[in-house]
Amino acid sequence: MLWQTTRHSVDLSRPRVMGIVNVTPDSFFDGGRHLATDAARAHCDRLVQEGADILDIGGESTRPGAHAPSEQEEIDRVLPVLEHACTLNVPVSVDTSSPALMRAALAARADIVNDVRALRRPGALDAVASHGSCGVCLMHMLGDDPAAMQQAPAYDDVVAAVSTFLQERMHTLQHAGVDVGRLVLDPGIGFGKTQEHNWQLMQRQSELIRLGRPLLVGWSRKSTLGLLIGREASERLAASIAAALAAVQRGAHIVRVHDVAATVDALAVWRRSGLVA
Ligand code: 9MG
Repeated sequence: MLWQTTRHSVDLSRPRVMGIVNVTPDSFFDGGRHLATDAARAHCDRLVQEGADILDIGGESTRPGAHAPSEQEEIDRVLPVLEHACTLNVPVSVDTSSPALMRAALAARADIVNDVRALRRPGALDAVASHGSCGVCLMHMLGDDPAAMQQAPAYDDVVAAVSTFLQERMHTLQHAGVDVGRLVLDPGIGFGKTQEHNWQLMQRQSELIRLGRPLLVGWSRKSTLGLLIGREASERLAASIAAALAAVQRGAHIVRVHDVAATVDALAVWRRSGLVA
């Protein structure tokens, strides 16, 4: 299966690793904006050296309680890093819900828009549809506010709800003229879901694969893993690798991870063992 993006057609016949570059105050900003930009650019270089197939660059923390930056602040954080990433010969994704940042990133030749709100903000669908060839990751989130999404999330059947939501968003985009070959889907692990909901989404991932589009999943260092093993985010490497492999075994095409080198190595061994297609 191929995923059409702005400059690259991504071959998904083997699992791909999307490396996370967070340009948020809790990541690189300790020494001020200039140093933060330099550090984030160096992080992009490092992830590519480690074997990342795709870079995903974002400036809004979606952790519950995190301060939401203004649109201009988000652009100022992300764009200088993204412009550098676009020189590195891998597809570059912009992780944003802001239509203004989507347009600026696409003008700078970004390949993919990764929107945790699945283009539901006014103007977002238009920013992508008017581009003509960028890839899009449509993710499920309960509601559209990360600050509120973990307040007693409830579903009759979480997998059915996520599946229906993704199908509806996919149809809306196609209706707006976005070719289906540009779309990948994402269940949004941890976005308005309890631990049990997240594990249901893993165990019944095949139902999402049946929607017919590539699946991207992000389990890396998330609290569902931490609660299972009783470890802080910085100590969740082994659990993150295991979750990535389990998701790929169940048909996921792209894993979004912090720890690129370890994930690439684990996938190489696992593929060689004959377990993965
Ligand atoms: C930005 N972001 C944080 N977690 C994510 C996930 O699981 N998937 C996608 N697509 N983006 C995410």
